[in-house]
Amino acid sequence: MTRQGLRMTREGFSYRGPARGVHALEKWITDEEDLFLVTHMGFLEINPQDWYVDIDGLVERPMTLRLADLQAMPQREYMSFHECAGSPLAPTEPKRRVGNVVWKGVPLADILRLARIQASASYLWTSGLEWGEYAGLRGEIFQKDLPIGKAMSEEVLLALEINGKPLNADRGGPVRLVVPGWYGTNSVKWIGSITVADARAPGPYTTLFYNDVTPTGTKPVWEVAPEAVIVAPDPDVPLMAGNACRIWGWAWGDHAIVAVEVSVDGGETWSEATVAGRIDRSWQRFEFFWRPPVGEHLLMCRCTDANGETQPGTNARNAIHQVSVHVTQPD
Ligand SMILES: Nc1nc2c(c(=O)[nH]1)N[C@H]1C(S)=C(S)[C@@H](COP(=O)(O)O)O[C@H]1N2
Ligand SMILES: [Mo]
Repeated sequence: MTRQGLRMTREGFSYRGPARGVHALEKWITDEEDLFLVTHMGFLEINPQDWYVDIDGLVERPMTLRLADLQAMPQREYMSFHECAGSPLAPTEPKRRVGNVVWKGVPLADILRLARIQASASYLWTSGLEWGEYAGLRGEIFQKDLPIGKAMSEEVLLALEINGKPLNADRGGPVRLVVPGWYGTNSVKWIGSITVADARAPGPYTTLFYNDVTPTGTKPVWEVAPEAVIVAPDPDVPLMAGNACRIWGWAWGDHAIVAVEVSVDGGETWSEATVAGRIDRSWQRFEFFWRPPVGEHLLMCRCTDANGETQPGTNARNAIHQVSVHVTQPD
């Protein structure tokens, strides 16, 4: 069946984000205009009346759900950081495209319980409805996958809203998948089908792209590794020597962050910052007070999660963030 009511509004890869980068992220909940926006093949616009998602594959009861069906089901809200893994063509380059938002939608687990997954199933394939070209590949769909265990966890939603407002077209509306705790690439926008299967999805977005090469083999880009950014001070704002300076920012990861350290000397020495707790999978605020001496200083932050995992210095998407600041003598 060909789908009605679909229109590509822009073609090709696109990234949009705040001009000041992470220094714009001053609010606990990121306003949509400060939240990065990413697409590989372009932006799709879907007539909400025409939208539906097929649930098929290894299920007892294949089904098709329309927008009104989801709207009639119980919904939940979930607060989560939302982070892009960066370019799949440069997977070790930190991009720090991140925000913290509140999603609202129908738990995917509720839908899967209705469809009744067969015992032989192990993965869910989730596909977007857009088409186009990315990295020289044409005619491929944006298809991702997740193990059944994650798909059944309470935080995974077919989302209809972000921060209390319906998802707009560029955000993946009327309905997108959100996989809190996992990199943004897994949160399929403009979702059109969910196929239950007994193997990983075969397309380029789960094979060629979004697999990290590790010493023990390739690892899907799923769980978000611990990461922290300094929001303030902003490198463009000169600091005065002797004034107390609050170094603060956000730390996040699939697992809760239990410690953040700050360095004011380019990583030679580290001091413990205070770290707030988290709600659902929100990011967590840290802060550290410093009396800066005159000169150039390289500030850094690094965090550790509940599993004891910390951040690499370089050469990783979650490499330690640094900000260089200029401190002058007050006159
Ligand atoms: N259908 C579809 N979903 C997609 C993508 C895409 O290209 N097509 N890009 C993914 C990537 S890489 C990211 S980081 C997030 C971005 O979501 P956002 O634009 O709401 O920030 O969407 C993901 N979902
Ligand atoms: Mo991304």
